[in-house]
Amino acid sequence: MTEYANILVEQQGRVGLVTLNRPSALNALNKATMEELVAAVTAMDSDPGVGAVVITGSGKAFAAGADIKEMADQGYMDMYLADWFRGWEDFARLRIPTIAAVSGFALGGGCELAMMCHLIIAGDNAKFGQPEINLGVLPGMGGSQRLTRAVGKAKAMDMILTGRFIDADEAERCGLVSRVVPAADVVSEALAAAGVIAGKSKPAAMAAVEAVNAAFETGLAHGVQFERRLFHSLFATEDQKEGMAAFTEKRQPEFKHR
Ligand code: CO8
Repeated sequence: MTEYANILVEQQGRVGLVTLNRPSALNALNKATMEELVAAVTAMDSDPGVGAVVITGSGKAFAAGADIKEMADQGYMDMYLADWFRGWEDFARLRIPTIAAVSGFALGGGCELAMMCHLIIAGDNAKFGQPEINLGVLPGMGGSQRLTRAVGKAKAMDMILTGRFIDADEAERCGLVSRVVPAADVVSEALAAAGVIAGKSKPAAMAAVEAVNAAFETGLAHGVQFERRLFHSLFATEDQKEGMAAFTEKRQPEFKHR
């Protein structure tokens, strides 16, 4: 397995586990960390032996944002010409189901990374926020768009304009996270959920990811049509035949592309 400087990568059965590993900087997402994370999860996306991925932090944070110290002295041209942080678009396009297991701070780019994952499981110590306003900027990794779609205008404006952090319960109430669990259990709960997902047909799970994501990007009629096309296309898979045969024969399915 490839060795990385800023992340730890493991595989447990069919589940990939990526741990952000810059705890002394609260896992601030510098360019090197982004590149390593995108490379590691992209490899899992196309690995038939991996069916879902958990991304987690370490120490006090999931991630406390983009690396402020790395960005501080950049000028507009530096940012523009390097297309600073374009790599996150590659992350957001991944189809393998990704779960953010959030313990502690998920701020700025850390909250945005969690939102790029397909679901978020939060420890009861989690704190979410978009505090970029305090730095004289605004969210830059999709936060103004994904947070607003996830929690609605009222809560998004509140978080983005005041920089206020919300706790795990508030995050669950407003629909930002899927589940809240005791902090000590967050990775094990996420691994268990990922294990369940990795036991399904991978092409069906990938299609489901594409369909749900389309709900954020298209109108209803187009989204429903897109879903129907994906539904039709799965009838070309062996897993659809197996899944439906198993139901009829009252047994568990043995998916080929698990
Ligand atoms: N970047 C760099 N270093 C950081 C970051 C960060 N985002 N967050 C924390 N650190 C470092 C601290 O500087 C400190 O380092 P050192 O020990 O060398 O001084 C170490 O991590 C520990 O942090 P603290 O001592 O501050 O820990 P506290 O427990 O006192 O406070 C907080 C924790 C409240 C989380 C505090 O660290 C904090 O406010 N961090 C910054 C949060 C923030 O503003 N995040 C948004 C960053 S901007 C962003 O994410 C924009 C994304 C879009 C970019 C797109 C570009 C195109």
